[in-house]
Amino acid sequence: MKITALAGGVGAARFLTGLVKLVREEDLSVIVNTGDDIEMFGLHISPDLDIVMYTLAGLVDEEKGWGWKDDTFQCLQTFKQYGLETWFNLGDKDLATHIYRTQLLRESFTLSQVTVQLYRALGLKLRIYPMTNDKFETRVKTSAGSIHFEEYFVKNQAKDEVLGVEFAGASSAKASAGVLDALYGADLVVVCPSNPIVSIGTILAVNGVRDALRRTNARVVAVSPIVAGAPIKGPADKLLRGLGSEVSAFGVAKLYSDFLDSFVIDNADAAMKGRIEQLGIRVKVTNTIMRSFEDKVELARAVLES
Ligand code: FO1
Repeated sequence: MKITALAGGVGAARFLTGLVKLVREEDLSVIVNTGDDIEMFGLHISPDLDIVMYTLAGLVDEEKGWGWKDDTFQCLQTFKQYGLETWFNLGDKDLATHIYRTQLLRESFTLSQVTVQLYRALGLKLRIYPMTNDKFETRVKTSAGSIHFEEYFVKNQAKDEVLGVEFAGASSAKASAGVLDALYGADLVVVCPSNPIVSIGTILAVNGVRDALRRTNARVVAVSPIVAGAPIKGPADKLLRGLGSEVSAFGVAKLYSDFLDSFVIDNADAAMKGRIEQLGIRVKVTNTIMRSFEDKVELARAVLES
């Protein structure tokens, strides 16, 4: 069975470690958000691509969910000594990824080609696609102006009031090679439990992706990233509220209702099942909180069976 997943960062990556236990890696393609990508110290950093790659390669810092495990921060300390901004914690091993990626991009490889070089070197057999190779930057509108998502989320610790979200470059951003084929050619498309606005919403904003999800013969299943009115991790509630969406599994189902066949929601939201089914979406109620590895596998199994 060919499976294509849409993924952002930590929640999606954790879910995918469960999914790869149930399917052949060779049958899995993952389309990853690049709206968080950021230039720092002259380097091109792709947070979500790295989170998915490190997590599936067993290299991620499990507790944080990002960055390389057992990493050191000597380089960052020295940057600080030089008076540079060091609010984004880049470890020494992590920096090797950004240096190598930036070197290949300078040699005119596309981000897609760079990504293949990286994850093949780390031994992964699945396919990982950046959603686009074009400029696409998620910016959060605050009372102090529009800032990069990472500045909102990490530097300002999601304290700014969200007046809006904009995807700079979305109007001309083309799906990277293989992305649309991976959506049309799949038997199952899984929308992972990621931020519906700035991790999945960004992928949906890339030209041709939303149409592909509406038209594909694949079954399209999503896992709700909101449980009992709150995200497990990250600022999804602040962003949903800022954009006037209901902060609930129903609110997310509504955002996805033009392409979703079924929706996996947590036991805590069982009472919402009927309301979501009225959107024409099948609903499966199960445990979606991934505390243990078994939870990740069981959630993946629920998605395959939904
Ligand atoms: N998240 C943080 O909250 N603080 C950080 O210092 C931080 C550094 C970082 C470095 C590399 C990387 O790949 C991710 C990093 N993240 C950090 C996570 C990132 O901000 C978000 O998780 C994603 O952008 C959203 O999925």
